Amino acid sequence: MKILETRTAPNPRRVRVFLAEKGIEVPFEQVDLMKGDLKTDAFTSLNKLQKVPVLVLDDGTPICESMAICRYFEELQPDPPLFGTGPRGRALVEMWQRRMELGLMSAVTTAFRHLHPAMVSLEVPQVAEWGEINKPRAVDMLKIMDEQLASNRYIAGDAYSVADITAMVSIDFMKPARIPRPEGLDNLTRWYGEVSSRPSAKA
Ligand SMILES: N[C@@H](CCC(=O)N[C@@H](CS)C(=O)NCC(=O)O)C(=O)O
Repeated sequence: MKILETRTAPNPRRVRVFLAEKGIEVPFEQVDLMKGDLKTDAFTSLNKLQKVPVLVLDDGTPICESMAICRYFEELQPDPPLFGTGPRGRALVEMWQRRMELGLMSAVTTAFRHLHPAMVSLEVPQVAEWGEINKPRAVDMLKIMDEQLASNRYIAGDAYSVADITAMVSIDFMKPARIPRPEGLDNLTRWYGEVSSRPSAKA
């Protein structure tokens, strides 16, 4: 088993943080998305979408999509549960994980890909206006998170979950995406300090 990743990219980081929380060690192999490594026939045979991360099982099966990879390890090792517990808990984690991925991470990465000069060869065509439209969308989601965190320790409730992982990784990626964090979101700041100081955040 191994995971193909580009270390600097946010989606592979979600998987690394998840595995660190579980205490699971998997060998990582670096492929450089900036150097065309994802466009090769060998990589494309693993993931037709030419994206990282890809988990390759011992029987050769490629598993793509960060959340699919995380769910695989959740099934293998349920403790600590990071996709919630019980019908209510699992539904809430799913709800917030999707909001963090579709509402926050997508806005941040779209801004990065459509505005950052380094992305000009990967994001064709680069549409600066679309990048700018996504910046306030990310900020709007931070405000919703701040409200949620006023009465919840973590994004989906009392327990740390994969929703916190997607949210933290997305917020860290706001720096290269050049989206300033708004002032005054005290609940978000409290939560960010807490999740960022977990050892897994260094993964
Ligand atoms: N939905 C996928 C997204 C994967 C993705 O977008 N990966 C980026 C790195 S964070 C990538 O491989 N980009 C390469 C490219 O666009 O050429 C997931 O959750 O894993």
